[in-house]
Amino acid sequence: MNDMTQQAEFTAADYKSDYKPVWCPGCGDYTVLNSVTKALATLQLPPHEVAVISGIGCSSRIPAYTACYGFHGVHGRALAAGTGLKVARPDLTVIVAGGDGDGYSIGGNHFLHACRRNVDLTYIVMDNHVYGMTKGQPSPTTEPDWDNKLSPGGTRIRSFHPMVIALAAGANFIARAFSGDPNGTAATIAQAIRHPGFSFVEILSPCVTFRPEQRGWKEMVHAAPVAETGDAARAARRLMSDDGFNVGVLYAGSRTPYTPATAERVGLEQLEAEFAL
Ligand SMILES: Cc1ncc(C[n+]2csc(CCOP(=O)(O)OP(=O)(O)O)c2C)c(N)n1
Ligand code: SF4
Repeated sequence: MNDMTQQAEFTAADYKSDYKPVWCPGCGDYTVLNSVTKALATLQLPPHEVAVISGIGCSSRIPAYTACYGFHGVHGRALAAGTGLKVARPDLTVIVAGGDGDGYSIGGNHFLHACRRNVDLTYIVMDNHVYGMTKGQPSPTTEPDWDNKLSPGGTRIRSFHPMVIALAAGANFIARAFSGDPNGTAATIAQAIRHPGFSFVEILSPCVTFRPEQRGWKEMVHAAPVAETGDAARAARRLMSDDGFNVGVLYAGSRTPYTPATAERVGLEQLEAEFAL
């Protein structure tokens, strides 16, 4: 039997756990979960060789819904945990996932430095421009004029632009996807996982409960007008005219990923001996 006739070993279902997601009906995160599992099946990565790491938020529940190794950590610290894991276990495929509150507010500093460090992992942000889990507070990506009970008249604060920040800080792969396009999102996630270094995928994922108007995103998203580039200056120019709704790969760079200087691992016994009082 040649390779073409062999059946794929893993299907998307093999990456799903038995836990039923508790997201609200219609939440974009359901299709992001499907896209992640589809991407893993495309890459035929054994589930026990993948780790999904998150912080706190509705979106950050995602590790529990996969059959991979998982870590549901503390709010805003997912990238710290994921970076440490990848440096200690370079053999694992590490996917860090969460929301815009988790990643750009409390975790904003970690986001900057994860881009700069360029450790070989994939960071997926399910961006709904709101804190869903804590009932609808504005996040860094919330539009300044979003009028709601918690911020009447809007925050009037300029929105954070994750892709601009990622490019400036040194991320090696930058893309935007839309949860309403599960196949396109899966293909982008698979490309991000394959790409060496720190890969960032910003996924527009509606919160239908606190931002019901985001159901209209499906009419607003469109393919990016220009092809992906490995030239950071070109990518920066493209971002100048970004309307926030074009999807596709913006930048695929060629920076060498970070690896620890010493290949040899220090064992626990040696560490304990060094720190003994
Ligand atoms: C240290 C800390 N501060 C605040 C919180 C409360 N908190 C939990 S989730 C969350 C925001 C969630 O928003 P986001 O990350 O955008 O995820 P979503 O729920 O929208 O998917 C906040 C502020 C917390 N759990 N821990
Ligand atoms: S509150 Fe919003 S983000 Fe959270 S599960 Fe419901 S729809 Fe999704």
